[in-house]
Amino acid sequence: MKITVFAAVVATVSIAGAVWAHSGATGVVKQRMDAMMAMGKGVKGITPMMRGKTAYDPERVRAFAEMVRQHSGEAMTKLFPEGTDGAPSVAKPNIWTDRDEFNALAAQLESLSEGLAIAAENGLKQGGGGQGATMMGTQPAMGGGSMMGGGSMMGGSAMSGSATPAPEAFSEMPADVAFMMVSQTCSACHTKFRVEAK
Ligand code: HEC
Ligand SMILES: [Cu+2]
Repeated sequence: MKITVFAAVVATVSIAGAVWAHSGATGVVKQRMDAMMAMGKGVKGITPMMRGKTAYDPERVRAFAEMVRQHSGEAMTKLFPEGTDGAPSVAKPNIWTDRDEFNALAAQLESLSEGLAIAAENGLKQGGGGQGATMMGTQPAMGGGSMMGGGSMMGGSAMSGSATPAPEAFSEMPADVAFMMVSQTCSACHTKFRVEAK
């Protein structure tokens, strides 16, 4: 059991390290970190609701979606001017060599956030049965249970490279499915364009 405790301490220290690195940022690097942090907080904040652990509130989903929308697309890409990698930033230099792909992921996040706002009124899959288990259920179509692995932001990138559904598709889509697509777009970009947090 001592090993478990030790591992937990190490994990805590590395999170603290990331926060410290953030506090050293200035200018456009600080601006994009602040925007990313706001989205990260947003994801954490509504994840329990998306898993059916707290009461579903479409208004909160729409507020989250709108916040993400404001930080995505061009609002995001303009905060990554050339030559702004290097400490304290953990942005990878391939942002500027694979710029089209980076921009496409930022644009995809924007469309998905708009889709999530539409999907908000649909509630959770299977009527929000209240158990996280509902999401593990019988529909592997959206990439299976990757989101349930904890830390959806750090997870795999099952959706990487996939196309964004048309706006009409979201009017039929459960909100948690749309939310999962949003968070997997975060992961897809981080996997490719952000130095792995150790
Ligand atoms: C188009 C690419 C892209 C998308 C999409 C994206 N991110 Fe990021 N994110 C980055 C990059 C690059 C960094 C590293 C920025 C730096 O250190 O300069 C980052 C950093 C972060 C950080 C750490 C910020 C800090 O202070 O160090 C968080 C948290 C984060 N992103 C959350 C999110 C969330 C949540 C989403 C989705 C809602 C998301 N990101 C979508 C590229 C992206
Ligand atoms: Cu930071």
